[in-house]
Amino acid sequence: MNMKKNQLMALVLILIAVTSGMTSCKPKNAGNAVSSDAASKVYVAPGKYDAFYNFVSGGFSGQMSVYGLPSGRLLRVIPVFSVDPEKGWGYSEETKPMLNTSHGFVPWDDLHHVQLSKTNGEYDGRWAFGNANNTPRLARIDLKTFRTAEIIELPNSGGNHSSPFITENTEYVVAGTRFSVPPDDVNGDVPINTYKQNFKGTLSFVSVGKEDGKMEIAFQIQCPGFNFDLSRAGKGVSHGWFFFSCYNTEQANTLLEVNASQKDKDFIMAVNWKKAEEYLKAGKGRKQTVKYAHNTYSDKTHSATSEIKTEVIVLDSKELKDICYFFPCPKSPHGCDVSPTGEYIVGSGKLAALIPVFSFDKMIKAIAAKDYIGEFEGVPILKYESVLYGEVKKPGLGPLHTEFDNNGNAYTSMFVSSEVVKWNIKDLKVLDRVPTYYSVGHLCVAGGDTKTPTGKYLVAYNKITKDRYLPTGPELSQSAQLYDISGDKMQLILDFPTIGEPHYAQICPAELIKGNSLKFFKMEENKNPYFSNGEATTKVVRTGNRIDVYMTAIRSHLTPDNIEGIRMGDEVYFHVTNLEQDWDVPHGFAIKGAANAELLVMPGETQSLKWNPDRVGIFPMYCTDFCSALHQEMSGYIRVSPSGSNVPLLFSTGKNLPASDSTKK
Ligand code: K7E
Ligand code: CUA
Repeated sequence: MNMKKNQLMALVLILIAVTSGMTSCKPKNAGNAVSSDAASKVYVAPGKYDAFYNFVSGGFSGQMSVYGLPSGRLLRVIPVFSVDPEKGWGYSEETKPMLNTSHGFVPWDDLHHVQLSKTNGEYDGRWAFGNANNTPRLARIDLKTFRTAEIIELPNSGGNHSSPFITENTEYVVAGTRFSVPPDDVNGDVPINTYKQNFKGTLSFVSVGKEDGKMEIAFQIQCPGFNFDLSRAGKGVSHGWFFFSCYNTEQANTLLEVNASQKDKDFIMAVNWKKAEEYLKAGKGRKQTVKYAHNTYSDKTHSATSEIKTEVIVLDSKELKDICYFFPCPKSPHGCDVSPTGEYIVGSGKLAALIPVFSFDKMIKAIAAKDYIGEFEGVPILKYESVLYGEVKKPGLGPLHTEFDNNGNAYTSMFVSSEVVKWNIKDLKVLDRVPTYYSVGHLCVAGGDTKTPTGKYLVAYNKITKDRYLPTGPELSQSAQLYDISGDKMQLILDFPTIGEPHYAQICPAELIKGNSLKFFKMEENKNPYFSNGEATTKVVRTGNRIDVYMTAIRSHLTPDNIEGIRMGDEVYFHVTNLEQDWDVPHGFAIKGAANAELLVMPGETQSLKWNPDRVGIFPMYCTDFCSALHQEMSGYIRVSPSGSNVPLLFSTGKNLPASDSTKK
C-alpha cells in the first residue's frame, strides 16, 4: 500500500519533530540512569591497559580513531582520507600520493564504516578497513603500525556508503555504491530525470592478499539503479553470500525524502558471490575501460606510490540470472545484519514499526522453488513471506542497526525512540530496552559481527549530544555511550566524546593486537631514496633551483642545523631521517613560513617536507615533538639570499663556519 504524498510529508515532519524535540521528551531519569557500580566497571587504573581496542569511524573528519575500552580513553587518531597536519599525512612528499585519485589530489573524505579483517569469521587483528563515502575509495590500515597502508578508488560508483564489508576469511572487502550513476565508460551527459534508463548501481568485490593484504578490484557487478545502503557478508551457513539493503527502489532523482519513501517495501539484495566467481572464471565478465587510483604505502621506502589503473571486469546481474535476488524489506531499510550462525538476516527499516528477520535457509528454498513475485530490471524478487523467519513486534521507532552477543540475543539501535533494544533471535521477543542520549545511529558489540561475539560491552554512537557535556559553542562534542551487557539488563556505564561524527565501529580484544605493534623502523631496512644513514652522510645538494637537504634528527640536534646559500626561487626539500632506534621517540620538523604542515618522523623513518622560501632572511627551524630535556635546543637556522646571490652553499652542525657573506667581505 502506498502512502499518499501528504501523509508521508506528515510522517516525515513528525519524525523531525520527535528528533529535534529530544531534550523536552528526554527520559526522566537521564541524570541518574547510571548505576552506582558504573565507576568501578570502567575504571582502568593508571599504568594499566584497557582490555579492548575500539576502532571508531570519524565520519566527516575522514579519520579513524582508536579508543581503549572500558575506559573510553582516546589512544590514537589514524589519518586515512583527510590530510592531518599533526602527523604530516597528505603534507609530506612521501604521503601525498596516498590521497591521489582519478580527480587528482583529494584532501578530505567522509569515513563511515570500520571493519576488522577476519579469519574463520573471527577478528584476526591484522588490518582495519574504512570507506570514503564521497569520492569512492577503500582504505586498509595496518594494525602493526596503525597507519593507512593502502587506498583504492572505486570506479562506476557515486558515493561509497555501503562499504566496506568483508567476508569470513577476508577473501573480499566489498563496496556498494550509494548513488547510482551512469557507468564511467558511457556518456554521462544525460538529463537527470532519465535516472531509470541511464543510472546503474555497482557492487565492487575487492580481493585482499592473504599475506600482504594487497587490494585489487577482482570484479564488479552491475545492478539496477537505486541506492545501496549497508551490507553484511554471510557467514557459517550463509558464507558465499552477501546481503545489501537497498532504498529508493522508486528510482527517484529529486526530493528523495518524500519520493524515495513511497513504497511500503524496498529490497534486501542477496548476492551469491561464489556464483559470481564461477562466471568470472568462465569469462562471462565484460572488460570496461575506467580510471581509478590505487595507492600503496611502503614501510621500506617510507613512501607511497600512486598508480592509475584503467580496466575493470563487470558482471551484469540482468544477464547472469542466478547471482542476485531481491526480497522485500519494509520501509527504507538501513542496517542489514547477519546473525553469528549466518542463518538470520535482520533488516532495519528506518520508517518501519517492526523488525523483519529473514531466514537464509528459507531463502535458499524459495530460490530453488522459484517462489518469485516478479522481477526488477531482470533480477528476480522473492516473496516476502517465503523468506521471512518472523518479525520483532513493537521494538521501538526507527530501527537502524543490529549486532549480536554470545547468548543468542540481538541489539538494535532505535534512532527515533532513542534507545537500544535487546531481543532474542529465536523467539523474537523484546527482552530489554535502555535509553541513549540521544538518537543512536550505529551501535557495536564486542565481536558483534563475528561468528563468536564476545558480548560484554556495547557502545552506542549517538547523533545528538544536547546536554551530555560542557557546552562548546554551537557544536557539541560527538557522543558515544558504553553499556555493560553481561547481565540480563543493559547498564549504562560511561559517556565518552569522539572525534568527527562516529558511524560504525568495532571492538576487539586488546590481546589480538597489542603484542604485534611495531616499535620502530629498522635503519638497515630504510630504502627511502633520501635516507641519511647517520650524520656523516648528511648533505645539501643543489640541482638547478632544487635543493635537497639530507637531514638527520637524534636527541637533541638536527644535522645540518646551519644552512646558507639558499636563494629566492629555490624549491627546498628537507628529507629528515630519524636516527633513533627505540620505541616512542619520534622527532618533528617545522620551518617558519612552510605552507603545509610539520613532519612527524618515527624512529628509523625518512620523511620529506617541501618548502618554498618567500622572502630573504633567516628562517628558524625546530623539532616539534618534545623528545628530551634539551628538546628546546633541537633547532637550527636557514639563511635565504636574493636570487642571483653568490653566497656559497654551506651546511654544518656544531661548527661555527666563517662568515660567507660576500656582500660584507
Ligand atoms: Cu551512520 Cu552506517 Cu552512514 Cu547508519 S550510517 S547511522
Ligand atoms: Cu627532537 Cu624534540
